[in-house]
Amino acid sequence: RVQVSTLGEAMVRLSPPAGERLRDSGWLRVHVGGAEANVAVALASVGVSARWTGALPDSVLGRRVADSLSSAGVVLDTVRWTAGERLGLYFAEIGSPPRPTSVLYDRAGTVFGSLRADDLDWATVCEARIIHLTGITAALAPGSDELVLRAAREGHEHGALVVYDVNYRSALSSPEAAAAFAAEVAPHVGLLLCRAEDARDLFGLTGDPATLANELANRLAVGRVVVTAGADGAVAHWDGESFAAPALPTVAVDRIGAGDAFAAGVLWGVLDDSPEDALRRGTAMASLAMSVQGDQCRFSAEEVLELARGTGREVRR
Ligand code: KDG
Repeated sequence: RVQVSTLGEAMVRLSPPAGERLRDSGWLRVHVGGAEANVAVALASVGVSARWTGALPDSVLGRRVADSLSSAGVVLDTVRWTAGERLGLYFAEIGSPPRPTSVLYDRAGTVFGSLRADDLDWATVCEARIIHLTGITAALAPGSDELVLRAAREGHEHGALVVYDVNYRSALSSPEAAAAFAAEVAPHVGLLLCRAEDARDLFGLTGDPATLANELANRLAVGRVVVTAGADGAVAHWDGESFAAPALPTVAVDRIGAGDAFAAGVLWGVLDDSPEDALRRGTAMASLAMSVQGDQCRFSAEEVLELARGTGREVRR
C-alpha cells in the first residue's frame, strides 16, 4: 500500500530556453508534466510513497514519461499501456516580467482521454491513505468527468482521504462547468485545494483568503479547505479551525508546477496529521519548485524541511 495515489494525464512539455519566445526559438527543451504526476514525483522525492495512475502510449514517448516518473520512485503498476494512441503534449513559453508565461495545449484525442472507469483496477488504485485528483482531469475529454467521479467515490469507499485540487484551466472548461463539477465531487472529498482567484472566478466568492476558505467549506460542505494566494501565502480552514502560512521568498525561474509542489507538501503534512506542517511544507515546496526549470519538484525531505523550518543555513555537499 502506498501513502498517496494520484490519477491524471501525464504529458510531454516542450519549451524554448529561458528568454526566448515560442514563435521564433530554434530549440525546444523537453520536460515531463501533468499535474497529478507532478504531485506524485514531488512526494516520492521527499520519501512519501506515491502511485500515479494514467494511460501511456506504448511508444518511445510513453516510455520516456514512465522513466521520468519511476526515476523519482513513483509506483506505476496501474498504468494502462496502449498501442497506437497519442501522448498529450504542451508548449510552454516561460515568462519573465513583464512577459507572462503562456501555454498552448496539444492534447486532443490523447490516450488518457480514452481511459474509462472500467479500465482500472480500483482496489489497487485506491490502496492508499490519500487519493489525489484534480479538476484538470475532469475537464479533459467527454467521459473524463465520470472517471474522476468514480475515482472519488471508490477512494471514499475504500477509506482513503480524497483530495481534490480545483486547478482550473480556462483552455479546458468554463468557470461554470468547473464549479458545477466541484460541487458534484465534493460529497466524496475530505480536503479541497483551491487558488484564491479560482474561488473568486468560479464560485463568485469575495474577501480575503481566510474568508474564501471558510466560504468554500460552507458552500461545498467539505471539512478541510486550503486556499493559496500566491505571494500572500496560504490559509486553511481545517475542521473548524484556521491556519495560515506566508509564501517563502523565491526567484521564480519557472512557475509551472508550483501549485502541484504545494499540493504535495500539503499532503505530506496531512499524512503527519498536522495542518501547520501541511501549509509550511506546501509553501516551501512551491518556492523550491519555482526556483528550477520544469514542472516537477525533485527536492529531498531534508531540503524542504530546512526551508520550511526557516533555518536558512548554507547546505554544503
Ligand atoms: O500544474 C502544472 C501543470 O499545469 C502542467 O504540468 C501541465 O497538467 C498540466 C496541465 O494540464 O496544465
